[in-house]
Amino acid sequence: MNGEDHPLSKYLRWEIMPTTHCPGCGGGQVLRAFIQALDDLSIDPESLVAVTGIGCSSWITSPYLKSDTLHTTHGRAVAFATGVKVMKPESPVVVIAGDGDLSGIGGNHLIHAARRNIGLVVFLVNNFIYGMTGGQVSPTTPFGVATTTTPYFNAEHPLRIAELVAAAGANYVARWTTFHARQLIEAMKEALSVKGFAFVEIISQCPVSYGRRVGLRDGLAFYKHFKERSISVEDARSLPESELEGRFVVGALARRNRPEFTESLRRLNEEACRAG
Ligand SMILES: Cc1ncc(C[n+]2csc(CCOP(=O)(O)OP(=O)(O)O)c2C)c(N)n1
Ligand code: SF4
Ligand SMILES: [Mg+2]
Repeated sequence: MNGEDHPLSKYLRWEIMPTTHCPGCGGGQVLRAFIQALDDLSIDPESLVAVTGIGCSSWITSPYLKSDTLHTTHGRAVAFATGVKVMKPESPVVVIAGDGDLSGIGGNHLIHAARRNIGLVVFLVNNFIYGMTGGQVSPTTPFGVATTTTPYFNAEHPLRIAELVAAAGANYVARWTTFHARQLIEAMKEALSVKGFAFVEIISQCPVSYGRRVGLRDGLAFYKHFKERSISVEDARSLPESELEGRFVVGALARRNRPEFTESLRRLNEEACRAG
């Protein structure tokens, strides 16, 4: 079967395939899960705006997804997406970017977008490293790992970014790995259906810039690692924090129903106009 004959090909720009991701990268899998979620929900890609930052993970939708795609600057994807959502509140606005983009340089944009509970869908692809620029330490790099910028070992502790976004007030927060292919699609669908800020941390593999540092040389080695080290949110509750070190706590971390920001803005505007 040619790529063009695939039932999901209508979502992709086949004329520029294949993507630029390395063999074994999780980027293609995230794209596959995303277009499956769009198809399951009958979301017309023409109605969607996909916003990215700069990094390998930002090449997942831009330019391959057949929607409006906005490839912005490193760390500023959520800020650009906020502007789009305020002007086009009826359109799904989806951000897909890396751990460096969203939890490093763009960390404050992420926290405050979650606090405002603006109706963005954010998929953070956590490969534990600055992949595109050759493997510098990121805020999610595990303690002890040697990277290009921590040649002896990483002396910092990793940020638990999904827990941070949940604490900031997002209406929906989940974490899954690329090993959990079906659960990831379901989480993406729930995120796309939620009113308010929806966030999924996707633990993903970068065999090239990260895997070589930790002895995980290909996609299969990563899947085994993700499978062995994952624990459900429910099971994790009964364990002390020390036993969760190096584990991937997967499942839904927050489900809330707080008012969505652009709706509150509209109401504010109407009240201000009435007050004259
Ligand atoms: C303001 C700014 N700082 C630094 C860079 C260089 N830069 C480009 S991508 C990147 C890191 C990407 O890491 P991540 O967001 O985790 O994405 P990945 O490549 O791992 O998917 C950096 C530091 C830049 N383009 N702009
Ligand atoms: S460097 Fe890593 S994240 Fe970037 S495309 Fe290659 S495998 Fe994927
Ligand atoms: Mg990264």
